Amino acid sequence: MDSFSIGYANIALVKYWGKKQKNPVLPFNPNLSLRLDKLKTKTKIIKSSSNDDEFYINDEKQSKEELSKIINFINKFIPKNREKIKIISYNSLPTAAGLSSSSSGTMALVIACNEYFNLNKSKEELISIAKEGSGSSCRSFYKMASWLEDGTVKEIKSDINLAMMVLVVNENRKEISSRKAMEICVNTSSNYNDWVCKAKNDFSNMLDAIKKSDFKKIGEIAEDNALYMHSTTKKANPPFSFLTNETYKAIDIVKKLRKKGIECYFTIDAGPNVKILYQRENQDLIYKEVKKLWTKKIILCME
Ligand code: 2P0
Repeated sequence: MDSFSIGYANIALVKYWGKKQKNPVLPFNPNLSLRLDKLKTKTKIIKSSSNDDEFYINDEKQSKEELSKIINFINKFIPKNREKIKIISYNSLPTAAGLSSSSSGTMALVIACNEYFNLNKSKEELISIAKEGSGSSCRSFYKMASWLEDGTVKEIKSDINLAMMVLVVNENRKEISSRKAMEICVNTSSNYNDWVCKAKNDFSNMLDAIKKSDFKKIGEIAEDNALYMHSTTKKANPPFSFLTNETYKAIDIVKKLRKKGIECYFTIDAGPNVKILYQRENQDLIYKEVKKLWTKKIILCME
């Protein structure tokens, strides 16, 4: 099979922040996301021409460490006696900058393995496998998805046409991975238990707001949830933060737009970049207004 498999990024409106169990992975709190159809990874697997497995992202050979991370993951579900492979991936988004490249990358990789090794797995089986590579990737298989504490992944149907754009603060790889960061927070943050309670509450309120297509409520819950997630990093021991001065400037832009009566909200993941959440029909207006205030890169995330 010579064609590429596609995986999509997703951004949580109620965040996954901590593992209740590692194998299989279960989240401490239910979480919910929106898929970003323009931010994707395409991956194909071919026979390696060397004596080793190889891994390339955007034509760049990845380090031994990156290679062994993904080989250890795929070895759990691909045939034991196999020939060496070359994994070729292209990201349409910056890698490991808190833009969900691990969710799009893992989804694409799992589907590519299914194709190359003729595994014939169902979508549900692929979702279960993907979770073990990157928890949040299980949500990328649906436009809107929830991932519950018991491991279930559900599609969420909605009449509201949500969209996002990213105000890029920094495209570089983050210094601390989401995985490491959430582990530190679970183990040391003084408000971690409060986070779990709050996130459970946010999740049920978010489902209700989505059902009612209440955009104001959706946005308010998303902002509040993201800020609380980031407060757990500040209450960790030792404290740390993904947010920079530029992040706060981007947040101010969103608040300014709202003051002007333009409905939009922000969310932030394990990195400094700010995603603006809005209704798709307002994209042109929001883009025009944001461009006046944000001179750095802006990424539109929907087709
Ligand atoms: C989320 N994040 O809900 C949260 C918010 C980052 C901030 O899920 O350890 O790469 O592989 O399960 O899925 C990113 O973490 O972590 C993430 P692992 P993953 O989108």
